[in-house]
Amino acid sequence: MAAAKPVTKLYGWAISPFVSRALLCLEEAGVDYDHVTMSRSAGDHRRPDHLARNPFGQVPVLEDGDLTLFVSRAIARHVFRKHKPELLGSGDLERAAMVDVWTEVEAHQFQPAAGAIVVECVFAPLLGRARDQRRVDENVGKLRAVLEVFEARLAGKHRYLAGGDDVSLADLSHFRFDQTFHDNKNCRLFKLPQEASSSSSRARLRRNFLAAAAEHKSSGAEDLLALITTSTGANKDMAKGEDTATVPKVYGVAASPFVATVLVCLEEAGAAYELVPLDMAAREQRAPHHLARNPLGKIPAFEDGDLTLFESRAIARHVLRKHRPDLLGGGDPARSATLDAWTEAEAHQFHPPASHILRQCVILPMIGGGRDQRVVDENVSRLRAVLDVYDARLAKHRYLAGGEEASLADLAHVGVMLMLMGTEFGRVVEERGNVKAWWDRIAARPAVRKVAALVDAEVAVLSTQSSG
Ligand SMILES: N[C@@H](CCC(=O)N[C@@H](CS)C(=O)NCC(=O)O)C(=O)O
Repeated sequence: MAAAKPVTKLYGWAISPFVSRALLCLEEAGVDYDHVTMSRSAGDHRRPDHLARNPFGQVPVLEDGDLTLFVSRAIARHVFRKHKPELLGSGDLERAAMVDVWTEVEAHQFQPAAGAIVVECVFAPLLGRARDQRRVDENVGKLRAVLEVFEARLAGKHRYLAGGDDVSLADLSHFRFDQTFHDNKNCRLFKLPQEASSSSSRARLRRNFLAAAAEHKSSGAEDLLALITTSTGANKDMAKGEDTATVPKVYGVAASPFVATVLVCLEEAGAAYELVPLDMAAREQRAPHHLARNPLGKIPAFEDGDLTLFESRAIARHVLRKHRPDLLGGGDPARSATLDAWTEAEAHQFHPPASHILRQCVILPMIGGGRDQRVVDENVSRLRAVLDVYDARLAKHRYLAGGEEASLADLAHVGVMLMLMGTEFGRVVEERGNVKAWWDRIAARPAVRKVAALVDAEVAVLSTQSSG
């Protein structure tokens, strides 16, 4: 009898760093899978069969039995949860939190800068357009700053980003952006995933990548950056703050959507906490005592006993993992995977346009800047497209991860939604019946109402200060 075909399928073109990341995770986990190659230039990702797999029309998509999953980081989490949970720190609250923190740093600090450089230096030539040198320079600066933080983190006792001697998702998620730099003779900046991923999986992925690049008639993989040299950060002391009181502390202001989302999760959890305000006008977030909590100099930061965390989505996961695991899928792998995909949709589809709109319409007016209507219009139309996908999803499900119960996937939207609904662009939500009904349900939750009152009060004070 013929051997049964693997039921796991990964869709997408290997030249995409996101597809490569998913492939690496499947390889690392030793999964038997089929790679279904697709052609971007032929528009395979816009065809109905693919849109049924991923309504955002992107690759990669994973099919694992009955489960269809999009977004590379959600795929990575699913694959590791199922086959190599140690790479997520599963079963160890503190380790899992640190894996989440540094995975979020990859997603929100490393990848935007590295991604922009790769787009300009690899993909622009492939597509026959000149690179935008100003964009490259700007992002090389940002990348250097992120790598300084990595350098400090890795200079002391930690061999890997989440800490200690063991590799985790936090390191592996940098693939293939790091690999693209490695392929350039002038760039030796980030060695860990290279060392961490097994040589056979790397060799296989490299073959795929070069084959795909050859298909696109390019030597782009070999000749990209001549810009970046090894990062040489000082070994900064990452000591914790002095306060060792047991009530967990959130450092930041509720008017920050990132902080507000963390507060909502704490309220949902019924956990005790103290909100410790920072003087943002005096840039206290960049003061050494706050940099010791969050080396990126941002809010929120969170202290829970000996554990110091940053990155709002990692803090949210930690709080829920500790107090409300039901809001993370409650041990049901398919539900956890689906809610990861929609939490990633929040971070990478909903958040970018919504936060551009808020910056133009709320933040800039508050600090005396003018609004750029072109940026607003562009992002309103991006947001409409995203909310159309949400509307279709919510026509079938009461909540984004499916079913009758809310989850992190919904709560992750709260910080930005609270602010957005206070602007004229709340109408983009109001116009979509299913999205509106969903938001009404979320906004009615006691935890959300409590945080909303806090945000309103802070925004009122800030507005008075800025007009005074
Ligand atoms: N990805 C981070 C973003 C945090 C962030 O950008 N916070 C803003 C407040 S809304 C901040 O601290 N800005 C101050 C600064 O960058 O100096 C998270 O989710 O925590």
